[in-house]
Amino acid sequence: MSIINDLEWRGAIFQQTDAEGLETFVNENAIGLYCGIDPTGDSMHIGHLIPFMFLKRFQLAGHHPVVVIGGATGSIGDPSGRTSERSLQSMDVINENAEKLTQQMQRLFLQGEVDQAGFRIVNNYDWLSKISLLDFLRDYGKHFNVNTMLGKEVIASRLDSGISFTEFTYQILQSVDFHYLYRNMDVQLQIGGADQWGNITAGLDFIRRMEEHEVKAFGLTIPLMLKSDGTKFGKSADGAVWLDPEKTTPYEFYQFWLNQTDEDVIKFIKYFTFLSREEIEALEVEVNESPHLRKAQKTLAEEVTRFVHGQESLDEALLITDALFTGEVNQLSAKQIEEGFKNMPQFTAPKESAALAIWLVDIGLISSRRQAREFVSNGAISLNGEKVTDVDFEVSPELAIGDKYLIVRRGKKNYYLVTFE
Ligand code: 485
Repeated sequence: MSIINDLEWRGAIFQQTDAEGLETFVNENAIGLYCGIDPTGDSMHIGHLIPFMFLKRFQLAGHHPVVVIGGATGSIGDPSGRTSERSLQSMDVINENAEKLTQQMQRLFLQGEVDQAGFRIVNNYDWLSKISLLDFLRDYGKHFNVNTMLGKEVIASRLDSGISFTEFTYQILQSVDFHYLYRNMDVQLQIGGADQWGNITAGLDFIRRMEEHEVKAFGLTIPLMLKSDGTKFGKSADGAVWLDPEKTTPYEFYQFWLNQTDEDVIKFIKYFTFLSREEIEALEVEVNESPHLRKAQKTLAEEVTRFVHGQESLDEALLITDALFTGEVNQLSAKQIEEGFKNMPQFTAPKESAALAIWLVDIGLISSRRQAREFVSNGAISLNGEKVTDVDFEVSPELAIGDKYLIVRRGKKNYYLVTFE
């Protein structure tokens, strides 16, 4: 199956500037293609990941991806997909963010069976910052028709509320990038999310105006990802799902994918894994015939977590998941406990010994002694995975994992993290 057919089958194509032309071109050549990202934040989230997964698919099919980090464009701010003006960020912050995004990209694109030397990552600050104001107006501005620019959806929708000249010019900068890469880095295709259509087509028009010979250049956008229930994709209970393990731990990342519904899981597998069509179709049968096994969700979670965080972090996420499921939490390290219990109820206890039923009330975990005694004697309470039925059992700081944590479980599912301080 050709790469374009594969993308179509995955439901990944929204708009194309020349579908037939691109299909022929891609089937006959190893092409250069790019996707850009502005370093307005210090990490990608899984929404960003989508176009880059498709860039990676091209890479695995033998094409040459280029990632553009928008050190210059990020200092201006893309109005696409936004209803109000952005505030400018300092160059220091942008540079720090650019560094972090570069590292994330390297991880994604240097893994797997790919021609590592064929992958390039560039920062548009390197060429855009060199253009003087007069050159900008004379060499570039002359090729942009203000009426056409105003007609772009992004700009048209802002005319009532207002848009600064700064953001208005953004599409010119992205167009200059496309042309620069076309000329100097053998790039013929730009891809991006659906909101990038205006910028991508502006770039193609610009390339055609600048080049004398026949131009082979294309644009392709990917549909906005929606969940089947209409809620926004990519948000967990506490906000975006980040690629940075400091912002979303690999365990949380794994859990996010594991918790997808049967309605959504196959769509996500098509977007976020490199499994073959046959493998995905087999999983689809599993979802229909034995949904309770959640085979597709487990596969999705494993594949994406491995791709983004590596095998070791996946193993750790699996270990934490398993420990919480079986209750055998005593095998976890303090660090793993921190990952796994980040979102569970937290209590603190003084570094002193006390009888269990009293201790549970003192730290605020259970409200009355009568209730505490009842839970304990009924066998509903376990400490670090061991059931304790003696109400006078002495809880001491020595029980703590890593000198710090005691995990209390009530019943099958209620976990509480107690930190000794
Ligand atoms: O030459 C380019 C310079 C910058 C950009 C693209 C090409 C970045 C682009 N203008 C942009 O703003 N992208 C968004 C970002 O950086 O967060 C998002 C898009 C989304 C998807 C994602 O980047 O909103 O659709 O393309 C990768």
